[in-house]
Amino acid sequence: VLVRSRRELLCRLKSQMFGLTLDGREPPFSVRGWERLMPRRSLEELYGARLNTCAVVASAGSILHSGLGEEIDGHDAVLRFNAAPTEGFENDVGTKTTIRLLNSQIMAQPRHEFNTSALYRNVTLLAWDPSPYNVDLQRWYEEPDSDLFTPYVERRQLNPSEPFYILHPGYIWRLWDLIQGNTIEDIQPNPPSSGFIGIMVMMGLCETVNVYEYIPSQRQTDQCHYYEDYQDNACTLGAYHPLIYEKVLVRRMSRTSERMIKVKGQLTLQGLRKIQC
Ligand code: NCC
Repeated sequence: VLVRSRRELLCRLKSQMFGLTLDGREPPFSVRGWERLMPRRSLEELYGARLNTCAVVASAGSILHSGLGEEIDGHDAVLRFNAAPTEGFENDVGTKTTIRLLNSQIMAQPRHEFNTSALYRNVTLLAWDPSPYNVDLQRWYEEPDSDLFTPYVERRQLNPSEPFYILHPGYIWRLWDLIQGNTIEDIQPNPPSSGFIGIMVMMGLCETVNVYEYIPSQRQTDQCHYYEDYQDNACTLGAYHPLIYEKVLVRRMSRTSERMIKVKGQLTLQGLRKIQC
């Protein structure tokens, strides 16, 4: 069953698109009143069927000098990752941010100034934390990889109208299973990167998803992020996250030509809503 067609892959993914975010109805969250703490509308309800085109902007250094900013801003929604800024990089990455996908380090590490930085305001926030594979919510709640729960509760209480969600670890590991189930090698038992998670979430919300600089273009560089000087080629092909395998799988889900990827740095994916399985 390893070799699946593009359609089969998309249908398999579609079958995994339930329970994306915590709804507070499972213990230990239910016991602690999280049902009232969580946003009243789910992420899917928030956007409904309104999003036609969406852009996902990977944070790779290779997006520098791409001039893709205006095109990215032309989408109905733009997803960015972690602390990736737009200020100072508008020409290459655009200015619009609709959703910001955060790993729990952003919320837990003081240097990110999660509570005060403008990066995390006036956008939909979607946070996640690498739980152990056998999702035990009680254990995860007691011992998250980085403490996202304390800042989450504080922020929800201060700002109850802000659309702020936590991805369900079960969803993260279903995505990992999809990668492993379509890869011959045994991949590392670490969760997929924020990049992969964000692309999959947007495929669930949008008709068409354009992904920028996730599969590296001919601008590929060792510069890890477009917004920092730090050099490390593992950022692109992976160390902790099964990045290379995620990227191969995303490539297989799309019909984009090699030339488009290489020259422009863009890969197009069909949203899952209209796919008949
Ligand atoms: O680097 P990061 O990711 O924030 O990048 C977001 C996503 O963009 C894609 N990417 C990035 C750089 C690159 N050269 N090529 C790429 O394809 C990846 O898909 C990546 O997921 C993360 O996944 O959350 C990650 O976060 C950082 C870090 O925690 C945050 O930037 C906050 O500082 C991790 N780095 C470390 O822990 C040191 C990184 O491993 C993964």
